[in-house]
Amino acid sequence: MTMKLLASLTSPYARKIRIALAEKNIPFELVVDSPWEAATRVPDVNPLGKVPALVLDDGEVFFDSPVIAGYIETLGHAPALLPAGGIERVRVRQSEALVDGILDAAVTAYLEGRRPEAQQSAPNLDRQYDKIQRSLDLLEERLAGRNWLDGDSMQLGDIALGVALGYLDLRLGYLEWRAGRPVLEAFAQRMFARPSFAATVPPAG
Ligand SMILES: N[C@@H](CCC(=O)N[C@@H](CS)C(=O)NCC(=O)O)C(=O)O
Repeated sequence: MTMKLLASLTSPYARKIRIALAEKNIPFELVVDSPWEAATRVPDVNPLGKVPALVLDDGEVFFDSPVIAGYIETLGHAPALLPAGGIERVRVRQSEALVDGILDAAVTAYLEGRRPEAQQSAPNLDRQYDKIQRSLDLLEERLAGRNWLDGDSMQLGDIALGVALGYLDLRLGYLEWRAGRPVLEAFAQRMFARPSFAATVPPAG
């Protein structure tokens, strides 16, 4: 038996985990389940009704994606995507939280934009766009002259950032995040070329 990852193919949080598992060559069964569909089984394992959720052989369940990423690290497969401890681990977690926050804002804006036009809140959309733009500006600065966000090898924050930039392309292309951000653009190009990213490109729609 292998552990099961409940995921939708478009969820960026789930993609982060699929990529981490692929980079480490850890076998798992992908159970595709969209929590927005009536027949979803996600609430059976995660009362929050969100993906990703990881179900171990013995039935123990882990969510959300930062917790799953922490669990995966305990399996001891190289390459390490989180430092073993100390302030270095906190810093990678901080990068992941910043990027996950970009995703939270992007998902919120995407869902807001799908409501009937009369019900959409322009101030809420602007608030989410501001979060995304400020965070991307900070990351553009932080990555300048470096290959990776933290330390000198790829870690969880880098995977999260590659996934988030891909999600912006998928859902909020009109924000044109590449404009004025050559460092992030080059970073994305490098990340998108990795087999783990190429194998998990979300379907359009
Ligand atoms: N913080 C969570 C976010 C997970 C999340 O929001 N997933 C979305 C899919 S992109 C979801 O399942 N949404 C269903 C819902 O909110 O009911 C994580 O990192 O796993």
